[in-house]
Parts: sequence; structure tokens; C-alpha cells
Amino acid sequence: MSASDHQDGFIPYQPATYEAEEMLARSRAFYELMNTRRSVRVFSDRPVAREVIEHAIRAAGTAPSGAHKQPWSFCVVEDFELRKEIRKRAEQEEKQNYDSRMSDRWLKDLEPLGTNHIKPFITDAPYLIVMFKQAYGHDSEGNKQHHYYVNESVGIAAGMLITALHYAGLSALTHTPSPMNFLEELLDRPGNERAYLNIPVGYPSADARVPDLTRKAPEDFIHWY
Ligand code: IYR
Repeated sequence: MSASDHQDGFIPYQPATYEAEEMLARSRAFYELMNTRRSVRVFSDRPVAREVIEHAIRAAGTAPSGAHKQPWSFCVVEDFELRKEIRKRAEQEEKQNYDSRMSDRWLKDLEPLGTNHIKPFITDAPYLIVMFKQAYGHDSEGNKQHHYYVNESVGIAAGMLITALHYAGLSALTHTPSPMNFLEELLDRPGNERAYLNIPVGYPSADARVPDLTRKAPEDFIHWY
């Protein structure tokens, strides 16, 4: 890289250089890998190396974001007492959801997933990653900094996180207790952060089963123009 490459704030980009055939094979293999991902709700307490979680989160942190503001925080909860407290608070909210806040149609739509207000995955899986979105940020002088397309940015990072975890051979669940503001309080997050997703991560329990679901056929969701 020469000095002149730097002058306008841009640097050269070195893209991958696969031949067409290799590209095709890689794209197929990656789709096939992703097609084996399932949301898992029953976890083993088998330990997982911290570094694996750290790498997956760092992969998520490479997500594109509005004006490159990277409006996210990832809290990894290992502490069992804290996970027990999070589970208690999540179950209190979910009990009200299932008992009275969710519509009959919603409950019916969830029947195939077999969910209810009891959330053992929060305490069974070795890690609970709580993703926060940052409604705004701060510059180096502490002034408020605008964030853009926050939901889109954090949603992309979440997708990349569950992809990285699956690639590593772990299972995860994208869990959204509602309301989830108790997480801001329990994890003592700063005022600009709002809880976005709860992601228990680990190995599935030995007898784990998942709903017998099918995915949409490509022609039902891919439209070429
Ligand atoms: N948050 C509740 C309910 C729930 C809602 C949807 I939409 C799901 O896809 C799954 C569950 C719960 O976690 O049980």
C-alpha cells in the first residue's frame, strides 16, 4: 500500500478471488450448512470455550451498520445466579403474555413450536448473550451522537451471530421476552441501550427435539426480475 492510497480516507480492498466453480461449490456448501440450523430450546450444561463465543460475537461485530455507528452491545451472561434472576423475570413477563396478553390467534400460531412461559434454556445453556441496541451514542467528548437504521443494523448483527454460532457447531435460540426492559436494569446498562434479543447458546441436550417444520420453497420467496 502506498502513502497516496491513504490520503482521502480510503484504502484498497482486497476481495476474495475464487474461480466460478469454486464459488458455486462454496455457495452450495454454505447454504447446505445453514439449512441444518434450527432454533433449539433444550440445552445441555456442557461447557463451551469462552473464545468460541468471543469469536462469534466478533464476527457479529463485523456487520454493516448505518453510517458505521455499530449501534450494538453484546452482554455475555455466564453467572448462574444472574441467569436465574433473568429467567425469573422473563418467566414472570411470559406468564402474563401466555395467560392474557397474547391473542388467541397468536397462541394458536405458536402451538407447533410447543412454547410456554417456562424458559429453562436461560439457566441450562452455559451462556446467555443479551444483545442491546444503542438508540444513540457518544462521541469522544461525550456529546450525543446520532445512530441510524438501528433496528436494521442490530438485526443484521444478530443474524451474523447466529450464523457464526451455527458454523462453530453450537446451537442458539433468538428469544424475545416481552417486555424486555428488565434486562437493562439487571445488567445495569447505560441509558442509551435497549434490550434487543436474548440468545442462549450451547449444545443441545442429548434428547433434544425440534418442531417438524419445513422451509418455504425457493420459488415462493425468491423473485428474479
Ligand atoms: N416471547 C414468547 C412468545 C413467542 C413469540 C413468538 I412470535 C415466537 O416465535 C416464539 C415465542 C416466548 O418466548 O415464549
